Amino acid sequence: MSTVNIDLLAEELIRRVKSYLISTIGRTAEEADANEFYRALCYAIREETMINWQATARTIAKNQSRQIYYLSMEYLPGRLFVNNITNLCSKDVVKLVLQKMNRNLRSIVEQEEDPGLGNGGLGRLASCLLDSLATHHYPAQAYGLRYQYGIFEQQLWNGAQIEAPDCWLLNENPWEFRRDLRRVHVKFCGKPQTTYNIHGDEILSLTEAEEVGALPYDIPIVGYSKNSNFSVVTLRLWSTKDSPRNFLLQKYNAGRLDQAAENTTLTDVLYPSDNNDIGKRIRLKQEFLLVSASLQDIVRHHLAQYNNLRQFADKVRIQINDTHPSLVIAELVRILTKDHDLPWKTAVEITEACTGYTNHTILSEALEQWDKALFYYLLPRQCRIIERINLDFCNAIRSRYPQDEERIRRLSIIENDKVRMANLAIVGSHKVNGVAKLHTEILKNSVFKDFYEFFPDKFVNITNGVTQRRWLLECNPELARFITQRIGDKWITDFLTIKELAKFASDPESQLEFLAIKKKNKFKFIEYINRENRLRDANGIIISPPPLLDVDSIFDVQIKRIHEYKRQLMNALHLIMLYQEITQNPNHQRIKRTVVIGGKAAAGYETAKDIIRLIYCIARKVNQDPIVGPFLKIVYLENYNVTKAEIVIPASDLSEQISTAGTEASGTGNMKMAMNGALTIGTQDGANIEMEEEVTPEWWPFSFGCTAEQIAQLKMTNSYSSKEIYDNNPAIKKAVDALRDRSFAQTEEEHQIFSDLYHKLIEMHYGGAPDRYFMLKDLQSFYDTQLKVEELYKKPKKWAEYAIHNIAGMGKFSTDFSVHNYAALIWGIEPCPIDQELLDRVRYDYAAHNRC
Ligand code: 26Q
Repeated sequence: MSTVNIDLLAEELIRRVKSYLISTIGRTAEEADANEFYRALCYAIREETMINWQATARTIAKNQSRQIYYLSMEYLPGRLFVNNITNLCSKDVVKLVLQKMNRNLRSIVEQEEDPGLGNGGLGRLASCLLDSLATHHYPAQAYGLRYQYGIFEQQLWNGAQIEAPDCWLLNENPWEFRRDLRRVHVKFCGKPQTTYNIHGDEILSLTEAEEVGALPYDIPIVGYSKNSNFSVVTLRLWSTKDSPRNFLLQKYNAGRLDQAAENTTLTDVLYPSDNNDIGKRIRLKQEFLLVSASLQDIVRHHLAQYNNLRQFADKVRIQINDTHPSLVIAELVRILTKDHDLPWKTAVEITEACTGYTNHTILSEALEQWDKALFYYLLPRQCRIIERINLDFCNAIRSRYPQDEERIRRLSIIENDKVRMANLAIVGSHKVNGVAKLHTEILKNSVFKDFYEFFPDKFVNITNGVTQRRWLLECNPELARFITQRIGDKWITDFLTIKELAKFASDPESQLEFLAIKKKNKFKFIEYINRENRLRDANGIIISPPPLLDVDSIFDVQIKRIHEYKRQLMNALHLIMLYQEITQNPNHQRIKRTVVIGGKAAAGYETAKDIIRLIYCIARKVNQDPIVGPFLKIVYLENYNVTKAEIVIPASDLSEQISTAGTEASGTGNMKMAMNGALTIGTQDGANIEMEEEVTPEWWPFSFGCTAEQIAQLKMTNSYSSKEIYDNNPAIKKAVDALRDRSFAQTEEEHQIFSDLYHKLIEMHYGGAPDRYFMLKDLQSFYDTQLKVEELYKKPKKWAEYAIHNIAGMGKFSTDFSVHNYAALIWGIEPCPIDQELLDRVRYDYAAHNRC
């Protein structure tokens, strides 16, 4: 962009900012505080996005395109301000505006809360997919819940996780639009009355139901474009918290104020647990709220355009993000048979044609199931529909496998008074996908083996990705420039072209430049830690500054939710081994290492909290130790979220992806760090395997540990004994013993906690075999591989060569690639770029309005 042009654009933006400050905020540019200025700037920027938003919707309507509706209980969009100006390619203009108006970018950016509307990988994946859908002009809309309180804010008080509420909506949010006209009502409980539709199918009407209003708030998800033809996808979030209108509803609930109160607080909080089924009543109500409100909206929208449902199965696709919205199956059948008088068989066929289900988990304790009595109480009509779907399904199994009652029991949606949501989702939808090759294979051959046998064509793999726009272009501008200077900027929307970077891997100049960029990012991270990551005592009082970090040390990073299967405890045991080696061997050859560990533990997950506590206590001792301190620093990155990820990922040298093989469905942090030039130390799990394939084993040197097959074998033959390893490997024994010899415990409480961890590793794990996640099995291999890491890190240019090859191998791991696969293999949709004439028309109306 020419300087004249950019200057003109900046002047125009300044004019709009000033005008908003005066007309909607009531301040002059000089008076406005940072938040007021931030909001005015957002209002000014969003003017352009509003035009394209409307043009996008009209284009889809005009073309009568088939549309994908993505349903998810979670989203983690991250802050939107910088993301939006990045995707609009107006970062330089905005920077100039700030400079001219004497404002500081960081203080403006920090006005925005990071919407924590999800737990981790699943929510962030949903947001990356939306960025890709918008950028590639797919006809899409997303639905979720507008939690008043997102995932809790994590604080560590002397190492203990404290959960503080996340009040992200205290200030007005300039990126959301309340849509009063789109409010719908959702019914719970009540007495079902049987009647029949015109085809003689049983339908149920409800008397004495509870009813709650769901009010949508829309957030525009802006696609990337260098031109002004960008598309905008709507993220529609439902809230039950609003307004006198909801209280009006209480007249139906006279005398039942408790129920009315419960129903208006349904969207108050996100359940903060991942990979674990908690089976709480309010959670089921939340899930149905999302499903019912969204389906009403989808059907209304369809009818407004087509007047009837004859083309519904052709025009609508609904993706169910994990089982959480799988009630779609029952509710859509209900709407079609009851409200639109379709025959049962047709309704079931339409539902199946429209829906797809993505599974994100392997752990059996995470498979959602609901108590049937509770289910029937809250959702009697949907329960009856599921019973009927199940009856038809069980009959179908019986006719294919006569006399195999055991098989029917395994496949049945309802069993032992439980409603199994994965079974419902598989039976009811036309495609089921896993999120990495290995994961999909495990679904087919183990978790859902019987289903795969019954419906072999339903199962497909769609490997996860991340958006390179947020996770490279936006968060690592220097590396982005480095890439663009070498291969041009097409990688921004066509990430497969990133492979062209490989030819620069052996170029010494590129290596040095890469290392310099990494160093700058590490400086920025250190600066951030020094400013924000203060240590607190047992009462939450800030006590000491963080440890002094060395920019020349290797930055070794493990950031993700805390979970036993992700093996942060194995990482901790390795840190203990390092500590012991450095203190006890004066001739050790270790290099300087900064270990960053971050992640939240589910509030009720004690073991996960204990692991955080252990890491904190190891850090406390190591960081202050005069002998070890210079070699090893450990930082617990508090309250890990999207914003923190954007700071730490560009600074990472070594990416820890060390889950027990066969447990991590995919992982996406692995992709983000590799894209930012970190090397992966990882097991052959989830997407790591495909990353190695793409990077090629030659440039993927730190793979370690048992394969999924070996782990399965150990489990099957019951032949693993952690005690045996402990007894026979002195270095491992010494590290594990440190858990109970008070090496790191200062208090009785700490001692008790670490002894419990010892117990779970060596004696018994919740009544089962110890060391359920094979940490001691892989620990030696992990340790040896960490030595190889250090050998390579001693040769910086060689390291850089590896890192550049890793970046170049990430093409497949863009969500752009994932959405193309979803579009082709599951949804059957095509891009629908904005119609220029419609865009011009909206622009014209806008300008005409502006004049009056
Ligand atoms: C279930 C029932 C009740 C309450 C909560 C839940 C619940 C909530 C969140 C269950 C699971 C989740 C989240 C799961 C998740 O994030 N899985 C991760 O998904 C990523 C994207 O596909 C993968 O990369 C990770 O491997 C997977 O762990």
